[in-house]
Amino acid sequence: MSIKNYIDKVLKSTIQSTPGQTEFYQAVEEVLTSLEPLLQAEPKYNNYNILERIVIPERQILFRVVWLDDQGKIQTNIGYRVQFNSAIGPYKGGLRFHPSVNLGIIKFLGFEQIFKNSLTGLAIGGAKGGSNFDPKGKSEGEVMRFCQSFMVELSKHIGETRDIPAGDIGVGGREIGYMYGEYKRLTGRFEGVLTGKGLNWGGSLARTEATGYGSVYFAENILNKAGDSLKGKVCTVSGSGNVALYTIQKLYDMGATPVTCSDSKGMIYDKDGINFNSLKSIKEIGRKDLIEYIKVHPNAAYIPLHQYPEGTNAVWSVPCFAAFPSATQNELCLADIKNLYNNGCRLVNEGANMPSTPDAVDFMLANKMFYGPAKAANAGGVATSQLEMSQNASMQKWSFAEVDDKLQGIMKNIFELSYKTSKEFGDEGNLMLGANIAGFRKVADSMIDQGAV
Ligand code: NDP
Ligand code: 2IT
Repeated sequence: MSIKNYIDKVLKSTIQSTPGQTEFYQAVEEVLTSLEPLLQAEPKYNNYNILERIVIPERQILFRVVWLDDQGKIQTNIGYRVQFNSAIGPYKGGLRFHPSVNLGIIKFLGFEQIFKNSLTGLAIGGAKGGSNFDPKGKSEGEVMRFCQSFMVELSKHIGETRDIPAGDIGVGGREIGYMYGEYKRLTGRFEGVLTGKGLNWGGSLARTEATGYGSVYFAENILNKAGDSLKGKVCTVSGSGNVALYTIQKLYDMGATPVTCSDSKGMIYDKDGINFNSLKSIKEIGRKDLIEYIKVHPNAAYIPLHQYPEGTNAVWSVPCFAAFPSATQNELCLADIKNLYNNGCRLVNEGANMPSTPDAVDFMLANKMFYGPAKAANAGGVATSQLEMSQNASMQKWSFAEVDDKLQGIMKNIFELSYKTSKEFGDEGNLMLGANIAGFRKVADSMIDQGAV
């Protein structure tokens, strides 16, 4: 059977055996398709049935989460933990709390996490979890009771050398705190079982900033290789959560000007540059809607997202040199990338997981745009989570500069490995190809070493 047919067969059987998981198929198709040149060169992956194995999680846990709301009424949600692959280390990956969460979303994120974690060069396997719980509009007490109930079941499946969850959309320091407290109460153990912990109780300096900072370091590496840099460049950013906020901060450090940000209701365009402190105080501290920004900065424009044509994202209508999608999956489509390109954009660097649709990615590659794919570009968050685990295991605390320095080194290594691998497989500079092959190869070789498991 030709390699193309082999890939096709695995894709088809994945769709047949796991119906209705659209985002998961999207992630699998991208990875498997870009593995074609590797599989041509190395028949061993086919001989050991690696593709068939790697698309099936080692374990997926689905559980009921029951909690009492402020009216004393019983509420139910669904909890998930997908432990995808432990070939190179214990399961590691975030938890997402958002009403859109379903098994297909958690599986796409868990699948991506395998290769992202491999690219960091650290010993961490891939996992993801979460719930369709919506923290928005809930009281502190409700969020706490939900997190505690979620952890009652999750605690049976995790451990500091077994599976180490962290944050993602809707899960930040507050939720990690409530879950950690409950884990400790249930097990009596003070261990690094979650990352993204508070600085007083085992958290690492620079973990909060790490995904956004790492994303900007990655973009800078791409441009440096081409003899350019972010200095003086106008940038657009989507999202206004953890990743977007610290992307914006680091862009200023690099001498660039981030002019947009967005939330699930609308976007801000501030041509003087988004004010970092205002954004942090409105979104991270205040948990308010982004529209509040124009009260403090009346010269900025606010566009409700629904006022923009269906299926496109108003953020990408703003002219820029570099775009940093940092909100959610499939938030940058073909019409968006055409808009960006025609307005002079030459770099798309993915802070979010799978933010660009496949046809948008094809357009970027066909037009030789610089493209920092999510697995590589946003790996700084999970890499710094592993630095938190290292500090916990050795009972040490490193300085901000020490962690940031390691983060910069890791992002540079990921860039160089992805670049070198793209060249090895005949498409120099195609970082999607390079990242997918490099991330896969280490995991697949480890699976072969470990036998039929
Ligand atoms: P947050 O919850 O902190 O922020 C998410 C932001 O995206 C918010 O501004 C939110 O708007 C917006 N958003 C979420 N869902 C949608 C949607 N369906 N439509 C429009 N806007 C939306 O999450 P993070 O910043 O942590 O995560 C952002 C992205 O980065 C995700 O793709 C995540 O998987 C990825 N990522 C996160 C890492 C981390 O360490 N946190 C590491 C690597 C990747 P609103 O405020 O209205 O809810
Ligand atoms: O998508 C991701 O890499 C994360 N949400 C961070 C995972 C982690 O374990 O820090």
